[in-house]
Amino acid sequence: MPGCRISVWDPEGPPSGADVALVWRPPAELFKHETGLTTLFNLGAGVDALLKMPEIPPHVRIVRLEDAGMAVQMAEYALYALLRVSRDFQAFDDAQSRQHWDTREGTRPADWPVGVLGLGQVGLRVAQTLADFGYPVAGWSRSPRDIPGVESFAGEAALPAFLARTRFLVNVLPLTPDTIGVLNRETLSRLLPGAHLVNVGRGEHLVEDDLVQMLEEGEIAGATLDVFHTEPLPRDHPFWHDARVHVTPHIAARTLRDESIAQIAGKVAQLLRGEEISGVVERSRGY
Ligand code: NDP
Ligand code: OXD
Repeated sequence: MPGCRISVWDPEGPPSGADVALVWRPPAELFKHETGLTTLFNLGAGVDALLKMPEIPPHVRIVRLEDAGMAVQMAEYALYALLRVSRDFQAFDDAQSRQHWDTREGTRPADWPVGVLGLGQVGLRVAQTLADFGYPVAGWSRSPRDIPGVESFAGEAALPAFLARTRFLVNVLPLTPDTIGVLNRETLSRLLPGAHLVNVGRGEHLVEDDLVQMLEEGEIAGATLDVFHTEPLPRDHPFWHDARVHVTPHIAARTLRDESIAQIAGKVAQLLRGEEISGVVERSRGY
């Protein structure tokens, strides 16, 4: 990036005078030291942690990563979870441990209607990938979407109907005041029997105690969870100890260094030319 001076922030040193910062969960002191900032590039897609920081002045533009190689990783994650449950791979692993030749009858994609909550940069790729494998796929977003092979449900009023046709639910929503706690007993109990939940959005989307109870009662068949209220997931959390729950440590889609740097460098160049950039967060809607 010729023409740009790049430095690593030193909380002990004098202010750098930077107008652009690249951050992930920055400390509040950054904004007291670096008062010349006009743009923050978040090194991830979700900006919920930044939007909780009153120290970030309202004039500072917050820009999030748009896909940058994360969408395909999320599609892989969702597909892996879906195949694992819909093709009974867990049962075959168990059968192998007993040297049992288990020729159980399989299910068909039609038995596993998929619902994707959030059809943005990441959710769209997830929905399209699962649809390509022949699963009936619907998506839920704020505004209606026209995506070949994916049924669109939009707005709060459409949520019950979306849930009622879904057996495999993938949450890829951003965490906002409107979406916090969206995965709860009331919403999850609307899913088709034998439902499986995948949460790759944020831990606070899920009312964890509701899921624990619904698993116990057999109201939900299983879950694949990548994000949690408390991360790392505490050692005594029931999710660690339930064979129906698959836990991964917030790795569903990692920030890829080269792709992210290329995207951010391109946007800095656009800003220097006085152009508009995409991916600017609308603070009032929370994403
Ligand atoms: P986008 O902003 O591109 O998409 C957000 C989607 O959610 C849009 O379709 C939007 O609807 C929809 N949405 C937002 N609010 C509502 C609402 N109240 N009701 C219905 N739909 C709503 O985000 P990304 O796809 O880039 O990322 C989504 C989230 O995925 C991130 O915020 C982050 O939390 C999570 N994530 C997790 C990762 C992991 O490793 N676990 C990695 C990357 C992301 P509309 O289209 O109408 O605007
Ligand atoms: C993200 C994440 O938001 O990794 O990018 O969770």
